[in-house]
Amino acid sequence: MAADDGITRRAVLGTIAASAVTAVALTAGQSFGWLAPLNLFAPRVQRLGPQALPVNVTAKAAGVVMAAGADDWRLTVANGASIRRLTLADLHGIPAAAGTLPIACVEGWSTTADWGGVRMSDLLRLVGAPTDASIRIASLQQRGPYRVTTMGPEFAQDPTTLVALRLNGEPLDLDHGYPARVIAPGRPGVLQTKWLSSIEVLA
Ligand SMILES: Nc1nc2c(c(=O)[nH]1)N[C@H]1C(S)=C(S)[C@@H](COP(=O)(O)O)O[C@H]1N2
Ligand SMILES: [Mo]
Repeated sequence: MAADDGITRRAVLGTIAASAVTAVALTAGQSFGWLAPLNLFAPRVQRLGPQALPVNVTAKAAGVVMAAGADDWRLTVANGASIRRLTLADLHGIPAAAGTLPIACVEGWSTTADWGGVRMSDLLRLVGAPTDASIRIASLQQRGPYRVTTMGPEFAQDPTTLVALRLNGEPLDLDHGYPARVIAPGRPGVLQTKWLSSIEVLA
């Protein structure tokens, strides 16, 4: 039995060693670019999407390709009975704002980009929202955990919080939230809602 134990122990140790080597090999692409093709299990490596920014969930995966590209898209901004349904042209008619802000995903990547669009606070002023109001922001996305978010006045009134229409000098790519998305400073990526549908003042 002793010999069996020895063999078993050696086999186990060998398996552990092999696993460790494999794990190092599979994740080393994070540090060594030439190993990147082996980097199968390393979510921290950001794969760049369109416009030099990683994509978390694509428009296709979110099921919004038709709705986001539709001619009749509107951004509804509502404060009780005061409601505006803004076309993309309407949004472009509002004085533009821009800023350089990161998207920081809990999956382990953070990328800074140049965003352009309109200030959230300007949109809220259009419907006479009080400056201490919290808001609910909804996406065109019908399912999934990130399609609705709430935002307190500290973010909603922050002049750097944007409803972004542009990314790195171009219209937003569909995968980055076209026609419009939220970009607010100091909020986790999960709250930077893409493919906006409505912004509603909470009573
Ligand atoms: N509607 C919607 N918005 C979303 C998401 C989503 O799945 N659906 N993912 C969020 C997460 S987790 C991150 S990190 C960012 C990523 O934005 P990007 O794909 O443009 O880089 O979008 C956020 N906005
Ligand atoms: Mo994320």
